[in-house]
Amino acid sequence: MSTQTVVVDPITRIEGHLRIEAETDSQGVITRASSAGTMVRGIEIILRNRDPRDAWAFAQRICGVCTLVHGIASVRAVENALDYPIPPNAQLIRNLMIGAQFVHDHVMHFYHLHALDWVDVLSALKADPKATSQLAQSLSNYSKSSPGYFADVQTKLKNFVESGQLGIFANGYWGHPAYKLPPEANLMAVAHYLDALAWQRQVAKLHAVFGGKNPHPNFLVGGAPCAISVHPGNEGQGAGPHFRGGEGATAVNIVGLELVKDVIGQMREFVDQVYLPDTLAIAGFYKDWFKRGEGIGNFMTYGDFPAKSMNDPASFLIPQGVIVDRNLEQVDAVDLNAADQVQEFVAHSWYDYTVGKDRGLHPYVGETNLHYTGPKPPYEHLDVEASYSWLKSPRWKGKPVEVGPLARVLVLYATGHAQTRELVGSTLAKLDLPASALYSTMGRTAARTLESKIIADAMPTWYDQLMTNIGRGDVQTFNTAKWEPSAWPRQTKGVGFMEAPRGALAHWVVIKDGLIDNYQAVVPSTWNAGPRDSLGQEGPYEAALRGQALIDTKQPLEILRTIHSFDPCIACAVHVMDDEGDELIKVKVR
Ligand code: NFE
Ligand code: MG
Repeated sequence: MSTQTVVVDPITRIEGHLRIEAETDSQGVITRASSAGTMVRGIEIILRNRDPRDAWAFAQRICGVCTLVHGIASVRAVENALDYPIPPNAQLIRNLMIGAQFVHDHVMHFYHLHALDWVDVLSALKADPKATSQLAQSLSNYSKSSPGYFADVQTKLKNFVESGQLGIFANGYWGHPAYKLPPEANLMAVAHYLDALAWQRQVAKLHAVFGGKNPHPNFLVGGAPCAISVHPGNEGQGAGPHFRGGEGATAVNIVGLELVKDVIGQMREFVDQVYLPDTLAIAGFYKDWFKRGEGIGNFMTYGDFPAKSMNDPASFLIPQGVIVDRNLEQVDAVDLNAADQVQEFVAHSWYDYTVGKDRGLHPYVGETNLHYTGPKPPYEHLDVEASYSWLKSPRWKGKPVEVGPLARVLVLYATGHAQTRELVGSTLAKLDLPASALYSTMGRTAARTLESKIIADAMPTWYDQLMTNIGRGDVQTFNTAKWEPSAWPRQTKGVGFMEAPRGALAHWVVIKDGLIDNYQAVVPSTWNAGPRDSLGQEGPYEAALRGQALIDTKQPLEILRTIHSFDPCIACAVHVMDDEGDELIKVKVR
């Protein structure tokens, strides 16, 4: 092999437009990788001079995947700016909605976006359905694991292949030597891929009960946008079976609340009986991927799921903190208001700053101007010495940090969360791996599964607390105290933060005379996918790829495995889409 630049553009099975350029040496080892967001952004410009109470509805359109998180971050930012407390029921409803988003998003990612990096769909045709059933039954009590079920899935797949229409399974690197699962494990995973499609339709209903719809449920500064009715409802009235409110057709009544309970049960069942066992089974065949693809080694969480209020981080299920250089003995504090902690850099982005291209800006004084005059796309190759991405490079105290499931599991572990310690310990023991295995491509993927269980298991507690409040006659979901701008200070600012499925997310808002003066969102995929900064420090994707060997530079499956383990969302990371077409994966080798 000679030295090459391997270009994967666009990376598929993600949200948004991401281009990876990997420079390889004569052995096929990546010596430098560059991560580029190829869409332009602009939501922050659209938000200027608008009513801050409306911001969530615009901000939510940043993304169609994590469809709820920008709504939550936005209402929290405005509530923080106005010092506007929300009722306990609204806090619980938000926890339930965020929890459902996490588990929905993670299952979809595992089966529909990431699994085909590990699962060879065509090999599933060679599986024995009876042996597949035995394998599945050895892993869990999932009710669908009969030989007939797997035979039906195999027939369906055969029909796809024989008709020449692989559809959703087209264009994989099938037969690549890096695929290691036996045919039966491949068939089981394909079956669960299809099951997960049906399951996620159920989970989406939780958002519809509390937020009216999914995707993009409704939110409200000061609480939750749903009244609760303690009356059983007028049969036959209202918008549908879950919304037969006694006082109002849209109030959430016992029918909706029972549905929520049922959905939580289905979520936990799927995590325990399908997602968790599948992750362990697949990971067992790819132990070498517990050694590669870590990258930065710094991890950050903002924390989420408050027991009481966002002002009380000690009550969060997921704590807030930073781990530097894998040192789990120390978790540093994060201050989102401090001018020198969170900053965004544009040294290698297609933006200019009024303070110059090498200085970082805190989001309160952040700038979004698209007037960069240097070379921009369209391009044949990226000018990676100059600017090469529409993403900025966020840094914490000047350091690149990884955000997301692995960061959360590590911070939970470091702060002594008992269930996390138990789950991490038992997972490593089952796979016979050392603790260092967490810092890897497969460690990131396994962390996503483990946190799904932690969050799904917490949901019944929030549900029970909500039902207890309602039983006591507390049905308040909205606080009217500061709704009117006349109750606001003339000038104020605030930050709304949360954990989104892909990692730490915050929106910063500056309010003047009742309108938005500045708005900046710094999102998880920007932390992970951003380009090098003014010091030349790589972003997490770039660092995770460097040093990896590609078996076949024409089929860079290894790049997909590591990049997908972060679950990229470039729509979030750049905030607005351009009008590029839907070209499938294109691999260029020069
Ligand atoms: Ni568009 Fe998002 C999540 C946010 S992104 S998916 O999770 O914020 O990185
Ligand atoms: Mg931003």
